[in-house]
Amino acid sequence: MKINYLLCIIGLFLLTEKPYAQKLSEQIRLNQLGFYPTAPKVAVVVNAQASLFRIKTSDLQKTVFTGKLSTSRKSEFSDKKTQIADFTALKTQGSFVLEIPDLGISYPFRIAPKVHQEVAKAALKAFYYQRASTEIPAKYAGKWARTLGHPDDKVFVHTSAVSVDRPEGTVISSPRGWYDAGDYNKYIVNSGITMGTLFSMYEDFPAYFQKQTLNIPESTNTVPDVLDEALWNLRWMLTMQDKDGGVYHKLTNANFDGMIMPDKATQPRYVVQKSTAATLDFAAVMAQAARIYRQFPTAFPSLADSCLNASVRAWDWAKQHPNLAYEQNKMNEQFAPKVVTGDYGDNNFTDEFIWAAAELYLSTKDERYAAAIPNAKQMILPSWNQVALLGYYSLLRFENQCTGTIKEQLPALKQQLITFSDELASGIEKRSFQTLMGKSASDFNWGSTSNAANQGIAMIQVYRLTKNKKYLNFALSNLDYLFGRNGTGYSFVTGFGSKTPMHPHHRLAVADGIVDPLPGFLSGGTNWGRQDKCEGYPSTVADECYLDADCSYASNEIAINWNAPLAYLTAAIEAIQ
Ligand code: 9MR
Repeated sequence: MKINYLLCIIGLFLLTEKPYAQKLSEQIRLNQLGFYPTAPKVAVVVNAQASLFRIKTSDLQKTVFTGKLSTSRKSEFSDKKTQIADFTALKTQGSFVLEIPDLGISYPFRIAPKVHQEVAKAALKAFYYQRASTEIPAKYAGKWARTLGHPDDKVFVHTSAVSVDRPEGTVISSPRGWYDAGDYNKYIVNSGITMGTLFSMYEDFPAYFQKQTLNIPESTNTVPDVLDEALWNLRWMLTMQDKDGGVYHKLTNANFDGMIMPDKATQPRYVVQKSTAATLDFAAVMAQAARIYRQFPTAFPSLADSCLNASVRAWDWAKQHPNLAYEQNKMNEQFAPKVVTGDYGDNNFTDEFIWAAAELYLSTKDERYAAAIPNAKQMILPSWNQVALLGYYSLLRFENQCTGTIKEQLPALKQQLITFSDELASGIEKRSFQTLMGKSASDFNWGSTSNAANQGIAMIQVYRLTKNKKYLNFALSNLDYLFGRNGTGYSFVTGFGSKTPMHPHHRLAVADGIVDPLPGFLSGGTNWGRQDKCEGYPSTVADECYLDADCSYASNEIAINWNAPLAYLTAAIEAIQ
């Protein structure tokens, strides 16, 4: 498809009388996948002084729409100037390009129903590719097939994690789970928000997932594939609970592996110190899992009870250890071997308590959990260390099941969520890319694409509560951001779009020797921090700091907590359309 398109452009370049008019222009930024017929359609032109644009069929034979570009506006972060091309009025289905006379044409895009259906599937299939402790056969993975690595059936209890029941030298079995990201370690905190997001997606749109198939080994059973996939990680998480109820912070090597395939990565694996954050995130996930898998008693006769039991025990442990942070440097001063992999350290557990209490309340209706949910003070966009909103989303989702003090809190909570979303969107029409993303430079931190997706989810939540379409359109603006309407011109999902990450910091993708990266992965994206100090960043501007090189773990890694909101946003938009 990409090659055909290039050939077509080269052909036209050679044949046409005015070759300049048909050359590809990377200054035109738009969703490279496309637009729904009746939804908004916006492209952004960077640093051009043009007045007209045309939408042409992708064979360039026919002009189907002519429009005027907006006056130019200055970027919030640099001297960059942008103009808006709005072609919402065009509802014709087909494959098109946007042309600006004397500048060139955009990458091709479609106007069609279901334009994000395939990427919504791929965003979930990506989790299958991240499975640890299993072979990935060609039947499900095509050219990305691989042999088993990280069996994780002999995992050492790290000296930081020994307990009465598990003294020094204890070996446990902790297989399955998903590799966290570009690295091969498995972290409970990050699994927490990832699972919570996927479960919420399922609870918000169950009918959509009844129909979706991902071609994974469990696709032939009666359970929705998304739940089969999540189970791979859930079963691993269950093994991470110590007998006293506390949960190990992570299962990890002492040092990151090199860029090698899983079967070649044979360093010893450890479970390390238990932490309050990991234990509460675990409690939340297990409580939510209990009510979801309980709906499939034939397939999973006792899973729900095991999850709920694990959740309650984790909660009780956290109440007894309400302030146990995972501080890797301190841990390394005391315990050996030193562990230098990702830390996901957090020292404020208010939000984890809220999330766990909310999920436990909904799954048990036990008032003791309701009592642990204070009136919401402020709303903070979800990220691995900010999870309160996951709990609030759940409470509002099951508004009808709430009673007592929780029920009384809901009207205010709902209003706060609406205000939060309105604030994210305020001024959007004036922003250089007209997306939710970009209100402030702080949007472009490590994993910024997940901010875009999580902002989109907040809009979907409010859309569900209010049925006001403007929130759906705000969510779409960030979907467009992810697929190309942004300061870099990249569609940030591997394999989806014309200009996509080809060199993600992803061990599986780097080491497999295959040119195409594994598909459906969301790159972390623009990050002004550039902590990797890689050479070759094309820009230091907040919304342009992105480097498609595998060296760039700060701007071009992939991670499960970024793919989950991508999966949510794309599926939600598809389900609602
Ligand atoms: O996503 C995490 C980001 O918020 C932090 O700033 C960063 C540095 O601590 O770590 C990121 O998480 C990484 C984790 O520690 C290890 N696996 C890869 C994750 C994504 O880069």
